[in-house]
Amino acid sequence: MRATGPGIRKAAAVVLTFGLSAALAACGSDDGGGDGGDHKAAPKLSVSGAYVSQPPLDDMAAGYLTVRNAGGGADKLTSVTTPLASEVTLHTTEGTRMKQVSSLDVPADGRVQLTSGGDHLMLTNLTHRPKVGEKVSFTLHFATSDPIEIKVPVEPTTYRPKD
Ligand SMILES: [Cu+2]
Repeated sequence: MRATGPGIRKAAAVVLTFGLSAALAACGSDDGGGDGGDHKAAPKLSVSGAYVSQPPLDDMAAGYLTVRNAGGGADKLTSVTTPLASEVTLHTTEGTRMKQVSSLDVPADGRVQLTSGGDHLMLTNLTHRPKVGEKVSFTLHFATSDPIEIKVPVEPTTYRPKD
């Protein structure tokens, strides 16, 4: 398909402009006019409760975790990488159907919780079948914050975290 014609070019420009202003907003660079160095609106992330369910099948596994944001600026979880899988996708659940999304919001002064039956990480093309007791390394990538690397335990398929 050819991306020519003024209509398409205009649409691309709109997307570009939107992306740019969203990035600026995420940086919290409200002018304010005063002296710089004010990072009040920056996100401040921490990750807890991460685990991988030991998969019933060899070719895919699910990962769960909570990202807390103690900062005044929102962020987004944009991707996850791990030596366990060549592909990790972000999924939400609508009713009984899973839907792939390009990012998950981590609201300012809030959190995003990935739980069984809700939002989750889908690991496909596994390099090996993870076993209970094993620890897997995950690197979480965000729109604004630096990547966070964590060690994630493999739990039994029936495991459910306590709140
Ligand atoms: Cu899924």
